[in-house]
Amino acid sequence: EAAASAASALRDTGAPTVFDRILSKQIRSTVVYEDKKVLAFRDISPQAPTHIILIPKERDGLTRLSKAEERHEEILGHLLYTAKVVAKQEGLDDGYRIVINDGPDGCQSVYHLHLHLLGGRKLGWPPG
Ligand code: DGP
Repeated sequence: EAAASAASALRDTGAPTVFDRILSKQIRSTVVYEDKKVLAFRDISPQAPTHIILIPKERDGLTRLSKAEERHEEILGHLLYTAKVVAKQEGLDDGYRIVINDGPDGCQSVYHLHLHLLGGRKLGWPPG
């Protein structure tokens, strides 16, 4: 059963995700920014000196970017603008990268839409 739930965590089933437990504070995280609509916290497995995850507090069907509908335009814009605010707060004055992984080919593992904010070192391009 543990294996089944671990596997479902890697598919877009619409089931609650680990980010719900972060939002409800059942799982502790290092929150760096919060407002009514968005939570930003440090990634548990950082891929750069600064690696922050930004999520909408209400998933509202946004398990992944490819599920976005017109009603999500405002939250999507707010997430991107907030990434800029957090990057400034983190002192990433030499630049940074925003990533959204979508689905299996995008290596998405948590099906609650999120932005990765990565910075603090010179990042390679193209990504793997
Ligand atoms: P993605 O592969 O794009 O679905 O990224 C999911 C990210 O979420 C991954 O970089 C690791 C992060 N993550 C997963 N579980 C936790 C957790 O419990 N706490 C924190 N802080 N980050 C987590």
